[in-house]
Amino acid sequence: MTNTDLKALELLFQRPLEPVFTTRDSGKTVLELPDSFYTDRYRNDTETVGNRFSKDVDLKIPVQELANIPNLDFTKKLGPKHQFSLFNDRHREIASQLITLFMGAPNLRQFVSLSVYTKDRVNPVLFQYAYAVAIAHRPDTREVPITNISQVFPSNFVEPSVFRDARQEASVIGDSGERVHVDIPRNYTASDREDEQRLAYFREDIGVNSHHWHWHLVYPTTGPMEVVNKDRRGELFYYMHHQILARYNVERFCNNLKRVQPLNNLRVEIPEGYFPKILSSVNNRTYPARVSNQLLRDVDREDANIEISEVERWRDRVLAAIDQGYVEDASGNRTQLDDVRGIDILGNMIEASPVLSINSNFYGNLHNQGHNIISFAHDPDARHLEEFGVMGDVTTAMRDPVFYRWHGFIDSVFNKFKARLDPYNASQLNFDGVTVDYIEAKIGKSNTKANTLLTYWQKSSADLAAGLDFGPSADGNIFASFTHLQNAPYTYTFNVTNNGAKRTGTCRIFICPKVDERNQPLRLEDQRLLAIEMDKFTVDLVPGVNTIRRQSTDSSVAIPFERSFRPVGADYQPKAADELARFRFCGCGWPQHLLLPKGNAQGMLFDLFVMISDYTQDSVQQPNTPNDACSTAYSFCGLKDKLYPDRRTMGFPFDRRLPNANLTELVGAFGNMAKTDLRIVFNDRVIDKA
Ligand code: CUO
Repeated sequence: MTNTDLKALELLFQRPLEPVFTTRDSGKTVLELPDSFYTDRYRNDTETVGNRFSKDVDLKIPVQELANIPNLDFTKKLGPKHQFSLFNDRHREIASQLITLFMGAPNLRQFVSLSVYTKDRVNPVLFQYAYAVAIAHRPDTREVPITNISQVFPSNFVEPSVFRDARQEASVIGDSGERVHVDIPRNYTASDREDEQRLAYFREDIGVNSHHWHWHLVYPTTGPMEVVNKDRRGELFYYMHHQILARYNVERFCNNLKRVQPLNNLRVEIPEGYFPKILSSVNNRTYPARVSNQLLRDVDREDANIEISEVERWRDRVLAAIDQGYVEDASGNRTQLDDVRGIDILGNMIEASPVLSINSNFYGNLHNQGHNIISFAHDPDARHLEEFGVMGDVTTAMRDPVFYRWHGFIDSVFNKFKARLDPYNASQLNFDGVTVDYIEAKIGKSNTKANTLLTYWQKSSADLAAGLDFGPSADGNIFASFTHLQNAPYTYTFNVTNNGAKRTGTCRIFICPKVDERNQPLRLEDQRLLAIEMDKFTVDLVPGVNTIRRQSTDSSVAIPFERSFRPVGADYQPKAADELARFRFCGCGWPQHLLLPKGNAQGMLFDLFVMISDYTQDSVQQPNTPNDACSTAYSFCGLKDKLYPDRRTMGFPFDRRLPNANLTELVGAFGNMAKTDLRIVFNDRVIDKA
């Protein structure tokens, strides 16, 4: 790939609503289009507009003619100013066709041309989604970084008055070269009259929402088989969302709120209201709100028809399949829901992926249609011409308290299945001759106490300029400052004795809350469902005593802040190949700044749990595909073009029931496990990022 191709592809993530011939890269670069590429609106003025935008640029990138002009009529059902939703069957079908078209471009140059040609002819959000999926999956675009969605469509992520400030600031400061800083307020969606607002810092976190978007980008439900049919994707759908729920529930305890009530009855009012305030980029309207105590109703709109009774029927069939222990395909063939593949089959069937579900006519589309019914609750028959609320879109769904209630229900279905499996037995849990003698987690500074970790607020900034259409194109970027939870980095130290020959193990680190919001002790069964995966890595054990050290910042769950919000544009492109490689697939991963739950001022008590499992039972035979330097958050996101790198079912050993009465007995029974009390202390101060 030449630098120009790379650059052309990167530019298409910028200014998603502006015509493709306008300048990008802070006015430095322009794409030179063949005349045939101009849409009807500009066709008669190709010379004028082309010249106007190529006047003062440093670089003009010529775009090749297309060998075949594609017929894009299939995209027309979704107008340019309509909201695009991955949960909507019709939209997904359009996206699937567009992804297939992009994947089919015969070479890189033609892919560039096809993307440029398509960009102004289809709904901009649809384009950005299908384009990003293609970039993530085409073998010849491995080096192209996918711009974080919060930078492409910043209005979906931040309070809209900042954009006014940003434009004003930029036009005042102009070309002076200074950076423009604007402040995103905290707590703008509700007051403290609303208890749920205590969790806003989690639900509305930019990193949380962009992770969720990126996950669904890497694991689409429709499209060409090579894009959709990934190793254990159904199981990962279960596990990634299960971990979100565990984290959210623990975060609720930290804020004196009880666990989420799963939304298992669609016929009663939903007490939680939500007023998102954010703007939709495509039509400049705010996302519709849902008032408190809203009743769900059947959805009967041009773009969606869903009956609540239909969703209930699917729910009952899924639950019956779990009770029976098998699923049936369309011809009546049965597949057992066993302890290895069962969860993967259920994940694809419940989400649902129409191409991977074992029987989508019968088991339906439970999870997606739940999102849709909830997202249209404010205007189910479109009489007010309102579009879907935030629950209708993966970029915004996690902002709404009801997301956790719906996913709490979905998670309860998966947990029902897991509870039917036998508890883990000694041969699955044990690692003979390996004992974990000592564990601690300690903040780096010398005078800190072991097993007391610290959280606080931090003010950071991210460059949101890439997505600011029709905005100031002058040099310099627009940095938005926002305040988010942060944790002080710490180190795990474990002493492990190996009474045998040299061997390999997998170190699995979890934290489990010890008490609920009323300070009542939790049973092992609750602790296991609320266990938060912190890290997982392979360790080589020499005979005798081994000391294992691991930084919290190396977690297999999380990605660093800088990777979520790297500045956009050619100037920031790393030159070294390995650095560049790290850009790919990089946006998927839990934000490092939320690795630890908030804790509380007195110090919230957790069990820090460590297990070294037998690698011969964990290892997988990877295909010989190139290693991806960037896929560090594999616990939640898998590895690109590889198998999920852990043969055990996800969440092991807490995904199934355990043979002991409590955690103390469990670690007492198995030498390869250990636990210690851990306190997380929250300091209510805002620290400016240096
Ligand atoms: Cu991620 Cu419901 O699957 O939002």
